[in-house]
Amino acid sequence: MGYRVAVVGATGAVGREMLKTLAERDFPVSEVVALASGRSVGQEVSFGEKSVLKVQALERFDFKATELAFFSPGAAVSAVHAPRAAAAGCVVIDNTSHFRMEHDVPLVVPEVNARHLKNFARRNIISNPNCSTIQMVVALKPLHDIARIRRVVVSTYQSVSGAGREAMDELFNQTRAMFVNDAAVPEQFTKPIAFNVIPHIDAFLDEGATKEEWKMAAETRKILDPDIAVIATCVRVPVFIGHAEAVHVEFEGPITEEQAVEALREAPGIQLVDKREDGGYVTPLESVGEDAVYVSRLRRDPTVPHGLAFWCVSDNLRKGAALNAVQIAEALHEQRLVKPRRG
Ligand code: 11C
Repeated sequence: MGYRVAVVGATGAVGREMLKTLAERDFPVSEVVALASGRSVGQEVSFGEKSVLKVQALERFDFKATELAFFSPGAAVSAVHAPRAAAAGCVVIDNTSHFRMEHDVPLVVPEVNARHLKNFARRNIISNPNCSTIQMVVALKPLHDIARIRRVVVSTYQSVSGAGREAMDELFNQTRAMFVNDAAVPEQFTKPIAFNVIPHIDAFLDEGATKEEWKMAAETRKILDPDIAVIATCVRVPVFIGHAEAVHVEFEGPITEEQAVEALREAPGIQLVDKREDGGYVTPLESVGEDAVYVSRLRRDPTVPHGLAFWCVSDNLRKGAALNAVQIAEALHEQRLVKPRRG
């Protein structure tokens, strides 16, 4: 017996990764339906090695007989169709930013706050956090358990896949254009992304931060602890997949490097790769297709009384999106918060 599952936004970079992850992890499904809007309807997408699914129209789809839906279209599409699916009795795991900060919608990273899942039933919607938040809170949680975190200063190095498939094409085309002396006008980004870095992800807010930077702070507080102060600078870099972050953490009390190493080694979802020698750290390229959040370059921050600094890297399409969503579904299943319908 398994669940009837829908993947919304099935032709996007995250949608495809969700189908791949569901198949790889043998999530118990009886049927998988691929949904999207517009030109994507009628296209084919793979589910596992053997199945090909024809994409159906989201607008006309009746969610009544579907028990779980993974949403990864734009936030505006989720705003309309996630509540429609939830009202039909389908449990929605939404990867967009639309519902994340609503008080009755759990925002969950299973390694950190699986306990928040039990509150999903009022809305039937669970939000998947932003990719850059997910990898950071997975790494922060075991440290917060030792010595409470007071403040985090983080700079991100985010791959273009965070902005979708067209953004990946833009990096590819601009890179090629440079070599053949051609001009490729930026469309997805405000400035050329090939051979460049851009300190701007998502919209600017009134106080000068971008929405991506605001999300890292607000989501960390909702997931981990409302008292943690976070200041982020989010930067797009010419990397296809894999986000990296330089994280500086100030604690309320003492924490030694040894304690941190031990906690990170034992924490779920983390791989500590930190040899303090040439190449003894993980880069985004090495994280592609992997489940882990990699932590490297762990060291004391001598500029504050109790501080640590580290580097963390993860596949933003996988733990940053698809894998985290599927882990939420697995946790719902394990905790018997959802059950497959009979018949
Ligand atoms: C990026 N982190 O790299 C973004 C993508 O709120 O889910 C995910 C945006 C979000 O552009």
